[in-house]
Order: sequence, then structure tokens, then C-alpha cells
Amino acid sequence: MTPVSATRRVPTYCYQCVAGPDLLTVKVQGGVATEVEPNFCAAAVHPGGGKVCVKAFGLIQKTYNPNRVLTPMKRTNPRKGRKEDPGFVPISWDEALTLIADKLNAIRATGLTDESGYPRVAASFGGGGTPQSYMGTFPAFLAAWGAVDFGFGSGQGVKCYHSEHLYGEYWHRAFIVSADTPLCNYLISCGSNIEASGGVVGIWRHSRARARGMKRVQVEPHLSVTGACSAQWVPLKPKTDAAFLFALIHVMLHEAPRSALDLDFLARRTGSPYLVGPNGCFLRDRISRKPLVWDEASASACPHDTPGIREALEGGYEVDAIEIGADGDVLAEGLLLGQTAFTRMVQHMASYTPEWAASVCDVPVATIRQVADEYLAEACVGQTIEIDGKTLPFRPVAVTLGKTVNNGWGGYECCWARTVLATLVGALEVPGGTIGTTVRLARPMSQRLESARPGADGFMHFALNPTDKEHWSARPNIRNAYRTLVPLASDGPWSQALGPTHFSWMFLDATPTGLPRVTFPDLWFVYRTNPAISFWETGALADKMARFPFVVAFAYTQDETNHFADVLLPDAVDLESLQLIRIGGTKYVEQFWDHQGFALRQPVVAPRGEARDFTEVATELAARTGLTEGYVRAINKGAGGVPLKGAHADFSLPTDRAPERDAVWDAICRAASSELSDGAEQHGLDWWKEHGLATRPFPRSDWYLYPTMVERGLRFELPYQERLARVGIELGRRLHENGMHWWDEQLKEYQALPACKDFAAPWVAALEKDGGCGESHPFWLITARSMQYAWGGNVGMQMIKEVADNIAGHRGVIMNGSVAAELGIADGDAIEISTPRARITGRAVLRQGIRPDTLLAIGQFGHWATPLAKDFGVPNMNALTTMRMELTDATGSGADLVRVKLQRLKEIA
Ligand SMILES: Nc1nc2c(c(=O)[nH]1)N[C@H]1C(S)=C(S)[C@@H](COP(=O)(O)OP(=O)(O)OC[C@H]3O[C@@H](n4cnc5c(=O)[nH]c(N)nc54)[C@H](O)[C@@H]3O)O[C@H]1N2
Ligand SMILES: Nc1nc2c(c(=O)[nH]1)N[C@H]1C(S)=C(S)[C@@H](COP(=O)(O)OP(=O)(O)OC[C@H]3O[C@@H](n4cnc5c(=O)[nH]c(N)nc54)[C@H](O)[C@@H]3O)O[C@H]1N2
Ligand code: SF4
Ligand SMILES: [Mo]
Repeated sequence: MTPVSATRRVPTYCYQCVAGPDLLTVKVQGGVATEVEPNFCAAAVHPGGGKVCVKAFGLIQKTYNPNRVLTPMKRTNPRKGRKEDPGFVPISWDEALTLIADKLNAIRATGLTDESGYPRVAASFGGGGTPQSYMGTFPAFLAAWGAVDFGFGSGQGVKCYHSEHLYGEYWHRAFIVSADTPLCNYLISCGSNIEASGGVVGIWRHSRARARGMKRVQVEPHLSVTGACSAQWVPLKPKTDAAFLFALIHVMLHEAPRSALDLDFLARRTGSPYLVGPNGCFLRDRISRKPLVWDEASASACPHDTPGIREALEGGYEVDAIEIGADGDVLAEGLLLGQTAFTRMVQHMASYTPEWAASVCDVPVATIRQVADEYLAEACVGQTIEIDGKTLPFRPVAVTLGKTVNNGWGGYECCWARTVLATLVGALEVPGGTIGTTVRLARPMSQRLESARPGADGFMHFALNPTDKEHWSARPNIRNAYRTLVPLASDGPWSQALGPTHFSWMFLDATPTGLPRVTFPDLWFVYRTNPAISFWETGALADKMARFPFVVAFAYTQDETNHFADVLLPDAVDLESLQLIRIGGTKYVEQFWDHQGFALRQPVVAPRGEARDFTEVATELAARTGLTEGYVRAINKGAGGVPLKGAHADFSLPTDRAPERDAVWDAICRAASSELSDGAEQHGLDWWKEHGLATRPFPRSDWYLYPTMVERGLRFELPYQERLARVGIELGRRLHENGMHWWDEQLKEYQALPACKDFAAPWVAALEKDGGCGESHPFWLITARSMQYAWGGNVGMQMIKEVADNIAGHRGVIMNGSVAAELGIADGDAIEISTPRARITGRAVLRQGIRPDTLLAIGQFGHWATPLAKDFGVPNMNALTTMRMELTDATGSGADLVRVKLQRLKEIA
């Protein structure tokens, strides 16, 4: 037995937010976790020097939080409602698992899907896929189960980085887009609050880059911590970033000399030279049907992939061709006038002058020109750099987009403009430029370079959900209908959570024409997510949750979502449970490593109370539902993170019996070791417990997609979105053939060259629908990250609260000091913020660093059940936002934005 006084240091990982995983060591004294420390053994391989951020320092308190749920519980009050006390009473694990298994077995007996064709079991996991690094082998149980609806959202995706996820991955395998920070010299950051959201690695990389001289221009309505330590702050009006970015493109195309652009990159590595016909589609070779370009060498039209050609970047040419549109329709044939896609773009951008943009986004004309000129000057067009012995283009300029720029109306246009800005100077996927982190939709999953497979027309393959008559999905597989409505969401394991996940909630009471009636799931699993706080229109959402027939919540403390649960299961938390995950390579937010491998999260201390390791719960549920064989088979196939049968060895578990937790992870550890060492090593669980991690080198040249594109003879599908425009027409036809006209506004987003519109208008229109108007409700309410909080995941930690309260803005709603003075509001005064439908109250925090027309509510608070947090008195904008079709863009996302009225209160009632 370990003596009580013994001190140990136990290596583990933190993945509390999407900017991880990061590595730490926990000091354990006498069986009690007492301190979180950096993992200096990982310093040489971890891009954050083996350090963790403040949130990880909260893990000790998280473990010993007196408010934890430490036994299984069941509801005794059959009435569910916010005002109803659930009457949770402790029960044994056996009783809890019997309750759940009985439900599951009854569902299995009736059929996995219901009368509408939707899965009877639903499961929601929160924050950007991080729960997967805590739920052990639960995915294997779900795989063994069969159809599950993962599409009841909580805000991730649709109010997150949605357009970037879909378009970024489509264009350059960038589920998340990042600057190549270690080499970048000039960064335009539109609302990317990296100093709060980038995690320990992002912040470390940016601090070094700034010390080195990288100029960061922060474009956003309020001066975030990121703005505060940037070289320049550009306070633009909310939801007008597209205008700013379009004007930058205008300057580069219409004011700068062509020689400032990377003409070679544009001509050879993008679709810019493709000839566009009179109907807006590519002109194609009549026989091969390949898009044509004009070859300056032979002065003739040739298929884009003809060896030895010199593509004309600009101009119009009369060529013998065929123009093919949606559903394969022949639009024109014969001698046709084709203009290059680049020329089309130049014409398209002519009207988006800085003068025009200034009137939209409220950024001075001179600032727009200054930023455009600096970007061009810093782009180093023509320069190269040696990486891993390869000569690559060096383009140290990038544009990043933050959360609200990235989703909802305008998201497409901003993502397009950002990516076009990169292509203009050849800064896409090259050292110093704008690069992607990982893939989540393309296959093979998480293998970015490998996933860049040749597709149609010389571009990368991307498995869009089909829109042709034969294959379009008229009957959705899950309630949010992503396969029916969103071709770009694709159909991989992550796609359900990247569909319009608010529709699952919205359609419960009113399913639009053409879709099978949206039903309540018979059983809903919830883990590490709190939609009753994190999503939009949280009041109405909670009311719907109250109508779910059977909710099983894995619970840390009581919270606003598990308030509606029927059974609470206490899971062993971060420092109490076991799992091996992949680390390294490239991953969001700025996790770019020179190494890759695995890290173990291990029980640093014994679970408190009756908390149980997720793997044990999964194994038990599989046994009680007769699914052990399928469950173990799923683990063998890799549902635990590593396939057990690898190229060098087979550690597969026998499928005829329920495995012990440690046996599962021992096998996974051995398979990981073997994979990592090409069969040379087979370290088991004990080795990993001692060492915590193992890695091997990851070539830096693999941070960039450009070499793969060259190698495979591929072009980036920019600037002209011919394929998407065709897909949009096809989608419209399919919907209309089925009497569905409610998606027509969204269909307009499918444009080959996007137009810049008033993207804030739908939010004003929504307000008007509710009886308000722009004048009566003059403020935009927006939100921002807090470095100290991981969403609402760690609001229950007193130490985190203490740290955060020292950072401006955490005690209330930030507003402009001069406006406050006009309204007679002093710092700390009670205020009410309202829409015609709802109100929130809080304290005013006065700052100069915010636009007069903008209010900002940091984070997601407004808790009413979570212990400690429910006493913060800090409001949440989510109580004021609404869920609506009109606020949903074509990719199925919306934005954290709402138009409000503000008034002073005598006191908070
Ligand atoms: N106002 C506002 N709302 C937002 C955003 C915003 O910026 N502002 N951002 C949006 C975005 S981008 C996202 S991705 C979503 C994220 O929103 P969600 O995915 O819903 O995440 P959280 O609110 O962090 O919910 C985490 C829940 O898990 C519980 N929990 C924490 N640790 C454990 C544990 O160890 N075990 C168990 N069983 N439970 C645990 C916590 O108590 C909490 O209730 O929020 C969205 N909502
Ligand atoms: N510490 C911490 N880190 C996190 C998370 C966390 O909860 N905590 N969550 C992770 C997740 S899931 C996500 S999605 C990311 C989010 O990462 P970011 O997008 O970097 O985070 P936010 O601070 O929410 O972004 C809001 C910023 O955009 C600005 N903004 C609001 N509206 C507009 C607009 O219309 N235009 C412009 N230009 N700016 C605008 C705000 O002023 C604010 O500075 O963070 C990730 N990292
Ligand atoms: S950045 Fe995120 S994952 Fe990394 S230590 Fe902080 S909370 Fe943990
Ligand atoms: Mo997010």
C-alpha cells in the first residue's frame, strides 16, 4: 500500500476546451490531488511547452467540488418544468442501469426508428467534440446500438465556426482555419478572439509571433483581450465583415498593380483560368467534358489538365465547347464566348469599393486601403522558404475569422472572401499563410493530406450530400434533415452535429411541409452539454426539454439541462478516469505539432463517491441490452480510438464476453504503441500510466496542403463556385418537386460569386416581426469568449470565478462609456436589456473599447440550477435570441446576435 504521506506526480491530459489537448502533471499527496503542474517531460514535443491554461488549474476543484452528483439518482416528480423540483433521490447503480436498460430493450423490441423514420434514441454531446475524449468506449456502445440521432444541438456548430467548417473543409481541408502563426508577419483577424479562445498553444504561438514582429489587426465591434494586445483595432459594425473583406479584394483587384498578385498561383493552382460560359457554368470539352482554359502557348482552348499549357488568367475567348448546368442539362453548345473565372471575379468585385464598404461597415476608407496595402506589401509574392528540404512558397499573410463572422448569414461570403484573399497572393496552404488544421467531414477522417483526393474538374473530391433526382434524400435519417437540406454537411460521423441542429428543436412543434413529422426521441442521452443555457431562445428550449419522455444525463453537478432528466449518472471526471487519445499532428485551434502520438488520461485519484468510469458504464449497458458482441467488435474496429488489429499486431478482444475496463485500455495502449513504433514496441497500460505520452516526429511540411495539391495535380476550387451554384439549383428543384418552398431564401446563397448584402438585416426583420424596430431597439448585443471559462463547463468552480472576475467584463454587460453617460448609467448600475419577447437584467460595465451601438455579454451564464453559477447574477444573451428559419443560412447555421433595447433599472428585481 502507498504510504499516506507519499507524494506522486501523475501525467495526464486536459481537453476541457477545443483548443486542447494539453498535457499536465498532477501532484498527489496521500491519495489527494493537490496541484496541477506543467508536464515538463512533454515540453520538447508539445507546442505549448508542456503547459496548460488556467482552466486546467481548476481541475483540482472540479474533482473535490462539494456540489458534485456522486450517486446515481432518479426523478421522483413526474412533472417536468423549470419551476418543478425534480425530486432527485439517490438510487443504486443497479437500479439506474436497470431503468435505462429496460427502456432501451423496450425500444429495441419496437424498432430502432419510429413512425417518422427517426431514431428513437438520441444523444447530445457538447463543446466541439471534446466530450469524446472523456467518454471512453461509449461510442462503441452507440455503434453497437445502431441508429442514433446525434442532431439535437446545443449551439456548437450552428453558432460556432459553421461556415468555416463546411466551406473551409471543402476548399482546403480546413475544418478550422488558422494562420501559420510561427511564420506569419501580417494577420487580419476578424473577430477571432485568439487570446481568449486559442488555448495555451494558440496564445503561446501568438505571443511569440508578436514579439517577433507579426502585426495583428483586430477587426471587431468590441475591444477584446485580443484587440487589446494587437497592433491595431478596427471597430466595425456587427455582421458587416463581408463588406470590409470585399473592399480589400476590390483594392487588390482594381487599385493594385496585377504584379502585386501571385499570378502564377492563380493560373496554375486555382480554377481562375477556367472559362465560364454565357449561362455561368464552365465551358467544357465536348468529348471529355473537362473544363476548358485558354492556352496562351498554343493560342487555343484546352482541357484544364493538358500538360505543358500556359493558362490565360484573364480575358474572354470564343471557343468550341459545351456548357453543362444542373442535373446535367446542356445549356449551350457550339462556338461560345467564355470569360475566365478570374475575369468574372474582377468584374463582380468592381462595385465593392472602399467608399461603398465604409458606409456599410463603418470603417474609414483610409483604414481599408491601409490594411489592403499592408497585406499586399507583406505577402512576399515570389519568395520561397525551405521546409524539410522542400522549397515552398513563402507568403506570411493571413486572415482569420471568429465565431460570429463565421456562421449565419454572411458566413459564406466572409469565408469566400477570406479564402480568395489568400489565393490572390498565393498564401493558401503555404508557409506563413492561411492554412487548415484538420478534417472532420472528408475521409479518411483526421488525415488531412490523405483526404485530398482527386475529384471532378481538377479539384479535390468532396462527398456532398447528393442533389440529383435519384439519390437526393427525400426522407431524412434524423430530425435536423442535414442530408436533405445541406449538401456541404456531407454524411460522415460528424455530419449530424453539423446540420441545422436547432431544427430538431424547432420542428418538434411545427414540422415544415415535406418532412416527416419531427418526434420526441423515446430516450435522450446527454453528456457534457447544457443546451438549456448554451443554445438560442433558451426559455422555450427548456420547455421543450421538459416534454422529452426519458432523459438520461451523465452528470457532474445538477445543471439546467439535467434538471429535466429522469436518471442522473455520476461519471468519473477528468482526474478520475481512463482513456487514451491521439495527440499531435495538426488540429484546431492552433495545435500544430512537430510530433504525433498518444496521451493517456488516467485515474490520478480514485473516483469520489459512486462515480463510475464511462467505459465501465458502456460495457454494462452493452451487457444489459444483449449487445456485448457488437460492442467489443466496435472496440476492436477502433471505436476506442485505435483499431486493435494493426499492420503489425492483433490485440483484438474476445467478443463473447464483457471486457474489464483495464483490459480494454491495455489492448488499446498496446495497439497504439505498435502503430507508433511500426510494430517494434507493444507497451501496455502500466507503461503508459508511468510515461503518460509517446510521440514520433511529424514532418512540418505536412502542415501545408500545397505540396500535396502539386503532387496530385489538383487546383483549389476558387474563386468561382460553379459546382455549388449547380448544386443549389438541383437542391431547389428537388425541394420544389416535393412541395418544399420554405428553404428558398437559403437557396439564394448558392452563387458562383457571392454578392455582399446587408447581412444584419434578417435580425432587424426578426425584431420587427416581434413588434420592435431599429429605433426602439438601437443596440446590437453580441458575445465573446472568456479565457477562464470553457463555455459553461467550468462555471461551478469558485477558483475560476475568482480569476475571471479580475478580467474586465465578467461582472456584467459591457457598454460604451459615453453612451452610458448619455443614458445616465454609471458603472455597476442595474440595467435591463430586452427584446419585445424577453428581458435579462444585470450590471453595466463601462468601457471605451466598444462601439456605441454594441453591447457585449461575455460567455454563457444566466444559470438557474448549476450550483455556485446560479448566484453569479450575470445574464446570458441566449435568453433573448430566437430560433428561426429566417435566421438560418444555407449551411444551416445562425449567429449569436440580437437587436435589443437597454434601460437603467433602479435595482435588479
Ligand atoms: N452566450 C453564448 N452562448 C454560447 C456561445 C457564446 O459564445 N455565448 N458559444 C456557443 C458555442 S461556439 C458552443 S461550442 C456551445 C457550447 O455549449 P455546450 O456544448 O452546451 O457546453 P457547456 O455549456 O460547456 O456545457 C457543459 C456541461 O457539461 C457539464 N460538465 C462539465 N464537466 C463535466 C464532467 O466531467 N462530466 C459531466 N457529466 N458533465 C460535465 C457542465 O456542468 C455543463 O453543464 O455554446 C454556444 N453558446
Ligand atoms: N477559453 C475558451 N476557449 C475556447 C472556448 C471557450 O469556451 N473558452 N470555446 C471554443 C469554441 S467551441 C469556439 S467556437 C471558439 C470561439 O472562438 P472565437 O471566435 O475566437 O471566440 P469569441 O470570443 O466567442 O468570438 C467573438 C469575438 O468576435 C467579436 N464579434 C462579435 N460579433 C462580431 C462581428 O459581427 N464581426 C466581427 N468582426 N467580430 C465580432 C467579439 O467582439 C469577440 O471578440 O473558442 C474556442 N476556445
Ligand atoms: S487550452 Fe483547453 S485543453 Fe488546453 S489546458 Fe486549457 S482548458 Fe485544457
Ligand atoms: Mo464553438
